[in-house]
Amino acid sequence: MSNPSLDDQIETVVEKLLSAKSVVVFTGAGVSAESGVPTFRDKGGMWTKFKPEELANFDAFMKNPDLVTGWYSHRRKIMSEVKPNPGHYAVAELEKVFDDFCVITQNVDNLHRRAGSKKIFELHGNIERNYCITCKKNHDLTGNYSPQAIKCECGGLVRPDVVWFGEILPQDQYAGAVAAAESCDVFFSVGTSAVVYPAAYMIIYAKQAGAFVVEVNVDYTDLSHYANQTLLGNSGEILPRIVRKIKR
Ligand code: BJW
Ligand code: ZN
Repeated sequence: MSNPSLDDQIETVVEKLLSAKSVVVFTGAGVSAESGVPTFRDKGGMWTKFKPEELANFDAFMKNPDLVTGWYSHRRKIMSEVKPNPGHYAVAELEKVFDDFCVITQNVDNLHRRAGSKKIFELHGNIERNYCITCKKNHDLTGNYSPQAIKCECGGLVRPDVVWFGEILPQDQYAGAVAAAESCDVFFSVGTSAVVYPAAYMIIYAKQAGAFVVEVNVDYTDLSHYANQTLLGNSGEILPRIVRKIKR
């Protein structure tokens, strides 16, 4: 028997959705790629020059605050200039269809919220929030894309409110995300390489709790074997196709 076509695979997912009560969409950088936000680990990604651990950790920030701040300023500028893409809008549409629905995102770019999603767990923080590491005061850096370290009035360094390697995830966001992953009927994993933990556990927890797991990615990932269905392609094309079918 020949392999099912993408259309057939989408039909299988749509059938699962039509009998689902609770749906979770877990996302990574790939969902924002079609908006023009570089991913972390794809070719041409932002970390082809630097390894993740060289920039996204507290020691690197203390050792070279200009480098790390410059990198975040550059990314904040990109993120302020881009727009949500059809993948983000399709996720927001799904929320209107299901009473029990949430987004769990590893992204810090705010694009799900800007597309209209309401129930969002942000596992790795949000790049739009920044605070002083000494006095904890929040700093609004809108329009400030300084290539150099930014200092608070108290003299402390200002850092993005994101989760770096070795740091604990925001506990309320993590707990809410785990509960949702463990109680949903259909779980989508979209545009993530699924190599960063504990975020990637969401896929495993959902599967172990009995969810139908759908992966949407341009390529297979380390956790593809947990997926009941892997839909290969751009999330900005596949997610709207699914939404169109469930709303027909
Ligand atoms: C498309 C597409 C299109 C492209 N359509 N698809 C086991 C358990 C627990 C922890 C660990 C563990 N093993 C190791 C750890 C430690 C570590 C870790 O995970 N390391 C691994 C890398 C080995 N984890 C941590 O340190 C975490 N904290 C922690 O564990 O705390 C407890 C602790 C404390 C103290 C001591 C010890 C433990 C924290 C992790 C924080 C990660 N932070 C970052 C940066 C956030 C801020 C920022 O944005 O700068 O989060 S790293 C980076 O990776 C970012 C992302 O959210 C995350 C995931 O990346 P993502 O989204 O998957 O992107 P890519 O680029 O990898 O993939 C893109 C995908 O899209 C690809 O698959 C493409 O194919 C696809 N794609 N275009 C669809 N159009
Ligand atoms: Zn301060």
